[in-house]
Amino acid sequence: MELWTAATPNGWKVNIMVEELAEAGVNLPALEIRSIDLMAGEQFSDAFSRHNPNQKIPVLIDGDSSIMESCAILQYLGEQYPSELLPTDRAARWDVLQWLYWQAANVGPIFGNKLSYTRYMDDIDEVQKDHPLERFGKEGRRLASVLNQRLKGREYVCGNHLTIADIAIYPWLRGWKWSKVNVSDMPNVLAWIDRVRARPAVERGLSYGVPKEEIDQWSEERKARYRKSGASIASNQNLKSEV
Ligand SMILES: N[C@@H](CCC(=O)N[C@@H](CS)C(=O)NCC(=O)O)C(=O)O
Repeated sequence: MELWTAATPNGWKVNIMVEELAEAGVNLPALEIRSIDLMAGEQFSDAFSRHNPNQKIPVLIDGDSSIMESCAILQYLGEQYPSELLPTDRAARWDVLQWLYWQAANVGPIFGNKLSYTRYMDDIDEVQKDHPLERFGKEGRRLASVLNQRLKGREYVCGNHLTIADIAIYPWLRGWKWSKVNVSDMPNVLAWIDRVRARPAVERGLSYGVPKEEIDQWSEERKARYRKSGASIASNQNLKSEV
């Protein structure tokens, strides 16, 4: 298998999944990680587009199959390599899947947009940012409060063990300070972030392409690089109405 990815929230989901499967004792086939330089536009290359017509990381290549969309990749790996990460019992499985899709349809897009306006959209003036910052900021906090409620009395999103729902949601929530979605008054979310972060597989997943000492606190150099890369991706000049 090959994973074409980058050190971003959507990329981390799959890295963490691979490491959690290994931790669960699953015998995965050899996985080659290919680091995609988003700033250089490698996601738009013909080779990349053949595997993912949507031209975004991550994409998993498994023999003749190419799987795009991080949450679809989590589900694919969960089905291919059964473990507690995606239960087989019907009710438990649908509990996990509904939270997985909740992430894909809500948390990713809202936190992603909030991050973009907060950190990356340098080519529009501040006044133009007011409305999207308020809209995505409020909705981001509302989503975090849904999670805070859900985690009441639960260690993980779907009960007392980690599933692909946690793996999908965690990379966006861990970056709440970076995207400036304030969750400091949401104790269940904060405790869950620490609980997930304490897992050895999560530590390994977050470290793909990032030195150990920068997993939680990026260096100023890395922040500047990501800011530049994010600004170039977020720029209206790069927005395409066709591929
Ligand atoms: N819904 C997609 C989102 C993927 C996505 O937005 N990937 C970003 C990095 S986190 C990307 O490749 N951006 C490059 C671009 O937009 O050109 C998923 O979950 O896989």
